[in-house]
Amino acid sequence: MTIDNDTAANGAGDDGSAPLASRFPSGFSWGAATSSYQVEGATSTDGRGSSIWDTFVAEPGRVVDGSNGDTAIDSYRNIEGDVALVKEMGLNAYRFSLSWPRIMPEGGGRVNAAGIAYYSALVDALLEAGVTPWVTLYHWDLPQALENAGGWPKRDTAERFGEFAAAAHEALGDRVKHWITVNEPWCAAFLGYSSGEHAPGRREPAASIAAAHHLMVAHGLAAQAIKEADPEAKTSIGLNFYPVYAASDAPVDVDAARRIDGVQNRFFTDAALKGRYPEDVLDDFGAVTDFSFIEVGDMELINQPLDILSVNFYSQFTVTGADGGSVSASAAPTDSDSAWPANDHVGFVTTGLPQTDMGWEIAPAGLTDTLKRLHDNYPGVKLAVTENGAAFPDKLLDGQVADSERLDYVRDHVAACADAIDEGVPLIGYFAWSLADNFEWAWGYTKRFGLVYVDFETGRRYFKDSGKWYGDLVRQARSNREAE
Ligand code: IFM
Repeated sequence: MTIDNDTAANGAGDDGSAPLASRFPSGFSWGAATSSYQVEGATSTDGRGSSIWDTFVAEPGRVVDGSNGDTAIDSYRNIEGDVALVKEMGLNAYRFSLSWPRIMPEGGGRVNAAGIAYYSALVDALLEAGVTPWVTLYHWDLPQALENAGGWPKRDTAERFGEFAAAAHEALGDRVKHWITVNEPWCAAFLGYSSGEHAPGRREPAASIAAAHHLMVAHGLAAQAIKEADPEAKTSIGLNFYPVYAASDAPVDVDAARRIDGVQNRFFTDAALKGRYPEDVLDDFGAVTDFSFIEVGDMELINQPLDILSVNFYSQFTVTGADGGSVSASAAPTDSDSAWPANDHVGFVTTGLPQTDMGWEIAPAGLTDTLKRLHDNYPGVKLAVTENGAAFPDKLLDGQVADSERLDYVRDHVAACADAIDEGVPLIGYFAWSLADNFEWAWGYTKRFGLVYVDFETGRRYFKDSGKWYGDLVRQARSNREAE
C-alpha cells in the first residue's frame, strides 16, 4: 500500500531535519479510534438495550440527513474486517468504546452475556493481531432507561456507571489494561443538556452543569473500581482541548477567552487532576446554578490517581466578547453559543486559516502548545493524543481516495506531537480519528473522518491515501525502533 508521496512526509525534511518516523520513542502507541454508536450498528441485536442516541435520531430534524446508527458501518458483524484494517496499517493500538446498553440493557443490574461476548471477541482478535486494546467506557450512548430516570443531571446515573465499569472490567480486565473512563464530558454535558444538539437534546443550562459534575463523579467511580480490581491497569479520561485566543487585547475579548478556556479546557482537567473546579468558572456558572449537586467528598472522588490524560484535539478558537458576542462564524464545533452555559455572550471568530469540512480551523501548532501547556499545568501525568483528524468531502474514484488535505492534516499534527516530545512532553501515543468513515452524530453520514473510506451503501472499505500514508509512517516508526 506504499504511495508515492510518502518520502516527502516520512523522509528527512529539506532542511535536514530528522525524518518524522524517527522522532518517536520506542513503545509509542500508534493507533486509530472509533466509538460504539458511530460504527457498530446492530442496535436491536443480541439483547442490546436502547440508548439516548437511538431515541434522539428518531426525532425529526435532529440529524441533518435524517440518518441513524441502526447499521452504521456494521462493525458489530465485522470484527475480522475491522481488525484486518488496523493490522494492515501496522498499528499497535486500537481505541474503541463499549456500548453501555449492549452490556447493561437497563443501565444497571443485569449484564447481557451476548454484549460481553462481542467485546471479548473483539479484544481477542486485536490481541491475536498484536494490537493493544484501549477501551473507552462512555462515548455518549447512555442507556435510555437511565435518561428516563433523569439522565446525567441525576447522581444515580454516575452510581450506575460505576457498576457498569466494574462489570466491564470484570469481563475484560484480564486482557484490557488501558481504560478511558469518559470521553469528552464537555460534549456529553453541554451539547446534550444545554444546546440540545446531541442526545438527549435537552436545553437546560443549569441541568447541564449538574450533568458535567456527575460525569466527573462517574469518572471517579470508574477509575476507582478499575484500580481496585487491577492496580496495574492504566486509567485515563478523554477530554477535548482547544487553544482559545482573544480576538483582540480589548478587556472584553480577553475575558471571553478566559471564560471559554475555563469551561472547555480547565474545568474538567482541574477536577480530574487537581481535585477542584477553577474558581473563575464556578463564578461564571454561579449565574445559573447553586451547585447543590456537589456533595462532600465528590472532589476527592473525582481526583483519582490517573496514569494517562487522553487528549482529543481538532482545532482552535478565537473569541470575542464585543457587541454582546454574537456568533460570527462556525470555527466552533457548534454554531450554538448555548453550549457554553452562562457564557452566551461570547462570539467565535474565523481568522482566515484553512478549515476542514466541519468549518474547524486547521492549527497544528495549537496541538504542540496544548500538549506543552497540559504538561506544565499537570506535570505528573503522561499524555496520549487519543483523537485527532479531519472531515473532508472525499471522492471514491476507481477504488482510490486522493484525500491530500487529510493526509496533510494528519502529517502536520503528527509532526506537532513530535515537536512536543522534543520539548520534553511525556507523550506516549497518537490515535487518528477515525479508523473509518462513520456516523458523525448530528451530521449523520455527511462528514467523513476516516483513514478508510466506507461505501455506506455496501459497507465496503477502501484505504484513503491518508490511511496508506499513516500506515507507512507507523510501520517505518516501529521498524526503526525494533531495529535499535
Ligand atoms: O466523531 C467525534 C467523536 O465521537 C468525538 N470527538 C470528535 C469527533 C469528531 O467530531
